Amino acid sequence: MYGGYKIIFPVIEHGIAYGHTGSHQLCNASFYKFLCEFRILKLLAYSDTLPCTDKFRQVAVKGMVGKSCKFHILSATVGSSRQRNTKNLGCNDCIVGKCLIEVADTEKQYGIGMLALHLYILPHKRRFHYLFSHLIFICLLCKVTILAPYVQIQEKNCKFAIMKIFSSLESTVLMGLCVTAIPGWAQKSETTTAAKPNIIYIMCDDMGYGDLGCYGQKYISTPHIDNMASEGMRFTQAYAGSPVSAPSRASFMTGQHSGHCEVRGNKEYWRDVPMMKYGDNDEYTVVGQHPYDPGHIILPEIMKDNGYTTGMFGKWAGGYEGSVSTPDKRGIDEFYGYICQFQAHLYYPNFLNRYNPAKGDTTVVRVTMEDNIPYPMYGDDYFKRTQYSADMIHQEAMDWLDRQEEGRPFFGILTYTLPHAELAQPRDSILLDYHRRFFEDKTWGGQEGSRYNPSVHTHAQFAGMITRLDHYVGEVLAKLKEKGLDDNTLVIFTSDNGPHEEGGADPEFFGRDGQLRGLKRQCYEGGIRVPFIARWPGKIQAGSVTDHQCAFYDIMPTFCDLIGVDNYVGKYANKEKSTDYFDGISFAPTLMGTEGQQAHEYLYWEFDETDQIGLRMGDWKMVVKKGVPHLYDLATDIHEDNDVAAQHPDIVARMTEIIRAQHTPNPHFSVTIP
Ligand SMILES: [Ca+2]
Repeated sequence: MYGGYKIIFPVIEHGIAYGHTGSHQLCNASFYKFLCEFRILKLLAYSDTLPCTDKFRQVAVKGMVGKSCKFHILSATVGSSRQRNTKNLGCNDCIVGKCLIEVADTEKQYGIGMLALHLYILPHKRRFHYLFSHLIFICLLCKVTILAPYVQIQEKNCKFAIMKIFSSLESTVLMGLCVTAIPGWAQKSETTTAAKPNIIYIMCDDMGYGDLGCYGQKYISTPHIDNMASEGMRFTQAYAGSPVSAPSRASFMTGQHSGHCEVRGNKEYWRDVPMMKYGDNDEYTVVGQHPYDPGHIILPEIMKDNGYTTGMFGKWAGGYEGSVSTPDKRGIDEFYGYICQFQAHLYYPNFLNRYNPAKGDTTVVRVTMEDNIPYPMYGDDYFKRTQYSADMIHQEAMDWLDRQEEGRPFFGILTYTLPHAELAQPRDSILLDYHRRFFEDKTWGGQEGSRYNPSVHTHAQFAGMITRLDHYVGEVLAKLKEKGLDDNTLVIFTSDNGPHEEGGADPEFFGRDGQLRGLKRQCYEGGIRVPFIARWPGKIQAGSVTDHQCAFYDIMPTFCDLIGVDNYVGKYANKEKSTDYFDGISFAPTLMGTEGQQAHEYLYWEFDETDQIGLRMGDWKMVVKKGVPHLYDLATDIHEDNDVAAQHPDIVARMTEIIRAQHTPNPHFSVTIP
């Protein structure tokens, strides 16, 4: 969607029968200018005559991908040499009829597309077609979708064959006239584009509230993130969506709290599936977690609908391989990392997942780690593996970032798996430095069933993993500066839940249960309150600190605010549901330092595995454990040591009432309601 208009622009290559040379015209600079100026969302090229389209493809692919539009080549016949060729050039392909389904973002577009297709498949009479295509073009300008300025049809040997357009002076003039006749369109498009910021959302894994220097950590060096805080805003009361990974990410993605969300826990789908081999290693044929509800929109889909290029690098955990919810099906243009969070326990895995249409992927695929699989997944020889996933994921993220350019906004979701267990990393200067610092250290024996290898120098490993992550963040920020995108990019850094004690990690040593009570899996503050830093030079006041209370489900409305989407609930709620919940409140006013910041009356969390519910209402904090409420006053008792439920029955009653109203039943995840 650009400036209120959704544009589908099928560029259908001309056929030999017409003898056109439109492919050359399509390569020229004015055509690119047109694509850029009017923010063409998707360019569809139909290829039937390969030789005369080669130049077009080469120039178009090079010039357009990642810039002004998404590029699809449509092939009329599946499995043909044409298809292989289009794949080599890094394009999606599919049969024409199907393509309209795949590229249309809404049923309405699909309907309009199919209408056009049928019209063009009618017996070929040029005037007739011109008339129809002009009419459709003008009609669609008045709605939300624009199809090609005009299209010719050639009934060749393929019943889907539709032919192109835009290859004569006549059509160019017509297009010009149509555009000129609607000046508001062009104007609106330009201003909207200029106002849209890029967003990089970095969410690491199992980092506690006190694990960064800027949040008081004494033992671990995090100079880049600390500097990011000094250049931006640091939140002291920001909360994750849940005390564990999958549901916390779900809250960020869906804009829902865990009483409404489909994914409320770590439900695994790799158990009881057939096994396969990677080298001599046994591995699951299907991996991943419970899928997001396909009937509820998620954040990357919203961003994409607003013209953003979307990339995600790291952990997905929002649906198992082949499910209804994988990155390719949920608004992510490019993905590299772990579909399954259990797989992420191995930092030297058998495979990673990838969705990269430029490399020919039509869905999420597995990329075998060929240098890892000759060695076992557990024991001494495991450490002969060399493909370290965290570094590889970061490299892919950096490559993606490097390909982004001014002119088309981008949304990057960097879900690094550091510093989650296992505790493992290359024996490089980062680790060796901590070996010296923690000369007296601990060892840990390993846990094969959980895929946590034994670890020596556990303090050094853990601290090194955070410092490594800090380097990644530093590189991301440096890249934005290098590309001149710094001033128009909001970068957020946070963690998905509180600190872990797995794989040999020692929360006590680093003071991880110091200020706040509880670790990962607990609805006490330690399990859910997370570091949260936002940096946007010139927009967010440098060195600011806020005590605004917010949670991951506030991120969707915040980003909608920042990119200019009004009434996101009205626009994106699924009308077929009796209630499609959206629980967030935008904290854009806090970020921008403007008036009108709304406060939550309460924040809500529930988690089935430990049977806990958390509710924060002002300074009151209730933790319900197996149906029994405990009440704390955070103003005087931030460590939640003194249960004052008995002294405040009225508060307990009020908060219990809210919990009962906010919890909706979910067949996959249950908690005991007080
Ligand atoms: Ca986590």
